[in-house]
Amino acid sequence: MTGEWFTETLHPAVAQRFRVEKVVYRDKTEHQDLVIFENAAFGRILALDGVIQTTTGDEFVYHEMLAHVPILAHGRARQVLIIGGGDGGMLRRCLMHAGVEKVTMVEIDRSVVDLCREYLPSISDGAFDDPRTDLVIADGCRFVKETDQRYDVIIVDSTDPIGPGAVLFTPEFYADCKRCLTPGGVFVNQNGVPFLDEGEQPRTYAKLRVLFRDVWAYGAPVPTYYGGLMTFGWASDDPALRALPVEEIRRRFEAARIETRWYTPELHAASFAVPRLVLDILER
Ligand code: AG3
Repeated sequence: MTGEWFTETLHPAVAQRFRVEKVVYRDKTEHQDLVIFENAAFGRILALDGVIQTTTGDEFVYHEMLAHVPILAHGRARQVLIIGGGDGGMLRRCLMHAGVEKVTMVEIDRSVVDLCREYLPSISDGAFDDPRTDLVIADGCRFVKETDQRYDVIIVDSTDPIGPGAVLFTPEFYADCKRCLTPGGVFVNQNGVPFLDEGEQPRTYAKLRVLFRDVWAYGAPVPTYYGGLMTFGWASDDPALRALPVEEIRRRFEAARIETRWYTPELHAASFAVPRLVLDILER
């Protein structure tokens, strides 16, 4: 496919395409069809089963917002659990927090981890070698069902609810995550683009609301997740965690001494202000 176009196959009615400068790697792993290719605008791109997962060019938007917002909102997270996230970008962001003692990352597909470490090393940037990393190659659903560990923050960095990622959007999985949280814990997940992934969000919020006192959404516009704002699900038992004054978020962020390219404390606070379209979904 070199010199050709990669056309994403996520949505039935619209598609985005990327010119392929060079195919870096292509394989059918045990779980999915994986391709890594080069594009002049976004750098190296990872697609799984025809869907763009991450790019070296814009990964920071998604990973920073899905890691730093819950960790800084929580304020004293020591144990973090990532479900999915094979490219290591989320892992790297979680490890930037000095107070985090351990990040357990449960990824179903070992090939994704190995190939991203080899061909997209800037995304994890050494995170897999950090002594605080506990990489578990396993089914995330099973892991949260069986573990007796407890986590302060759980981040579901999954594919979409099609293929191997579908189980990560079920009531059983959410209930097991809730069980694995410490009191005061925060759960966040990748929740699609409301314009195009219709139905995904109402379903997520309804399932989470049965389990948590406070369910909300926040968002970030990730260029390669076509269709506008990408939203993240937010669930905890403490509504105050998503209503922190920006001064407090700034104080925590400055104390953490983290370098970011997208995240700012002001953006953190503002990201919980969601469009009417998303409010309507939340209120359903
Ligand atoms: N996984 C989220 C991909 C979502 C794509 N969905 C979409 N465009 N609706 C990202 C993995 C990065 N660690």
